[in-house]
Amino acid sequence: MRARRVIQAVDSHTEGMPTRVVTGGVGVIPGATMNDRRLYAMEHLDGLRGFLMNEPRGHASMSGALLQPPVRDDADWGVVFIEASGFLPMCGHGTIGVATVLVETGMVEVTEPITEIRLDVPAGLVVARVAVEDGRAVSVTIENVPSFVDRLDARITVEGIGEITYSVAFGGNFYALVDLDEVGLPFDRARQADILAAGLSIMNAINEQAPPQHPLIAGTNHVHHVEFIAPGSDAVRSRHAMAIYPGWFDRSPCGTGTSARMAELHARGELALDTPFVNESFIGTEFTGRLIAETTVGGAPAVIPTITGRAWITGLGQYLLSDTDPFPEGFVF
Ligand code: PYC
Repeated sequence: MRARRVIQAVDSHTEGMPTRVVTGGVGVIPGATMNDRRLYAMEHLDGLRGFLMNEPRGHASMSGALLQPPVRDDADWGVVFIEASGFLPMCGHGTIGVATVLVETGMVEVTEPITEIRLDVPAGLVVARVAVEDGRAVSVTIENVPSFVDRLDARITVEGIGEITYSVAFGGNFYALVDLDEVGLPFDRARQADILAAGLSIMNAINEQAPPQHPLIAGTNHVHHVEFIAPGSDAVRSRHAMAIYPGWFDRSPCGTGTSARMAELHARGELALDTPFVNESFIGTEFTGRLIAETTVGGAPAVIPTITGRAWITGLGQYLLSDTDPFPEGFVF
């Protein structure tokens, strides 16, 4: 065996969604903030992302996290999130996976019943509180970055669909929130190809006609996620299909999407602070969210969400690149 590159990772899944937590072989990414590191990685390390996320080492809905030393003094670890579609400012299921891996591999000092880990992520500081029993991470509650509504009940014309009503909210990424009824499709995995096609058309329309712009986080200026809300959902319990660019569904209930949805429900006056909100994924797994405070982002109203979910370690990997491998950046099928 001869390898040009060797990357160490701990693989996990959070309520069904993978997080490949990269623990070694990448080094420190240049940048004065974690978002600068994300922007640097977008420009210079996209091949590494492809190597870890694309086939044959990953797959079309693969997701991961590059562990980094933090840049901020008040954080324990830094994280740059990667996935099949690019680099994210924040990832909720990924943070739950990272926190579980840090605890269960002893990469942080573990205290029971709660181990608190402060994570420096591109979107800001995220605090993970891990419930630990006999050394095992049984659940993780993350205190997410400030989340807010960008627009409520806007109208847009979407090619192939017509005019629809939608909202956009930020929960670590920007989300279009659309009732599934708006596109005339049932909440049924047998119709996933049609739901995905509708999601991609809606993303295109928003990004072409009215892209959002985060007032503080550079390079956070598009919608790559459409949260299709299933009929019968409300501010107590909601089901959704999360369509993600360029063509896959979140298997988890999506931590940043759940945060965006809670910001939307709060803005409508339907979800008060300190009230549990259960969000169910397309495969039937759940996160429980809760809004714990009101705040502002760039002078506009925002909320601080928490998300509780579970993750499990699924493997320990050494990912190798041989000199003769024709796919050093993987491939997309
Ligand atoms: O859990 O925040 C999340 C997430 C983003 C993309 C996939 N999952």
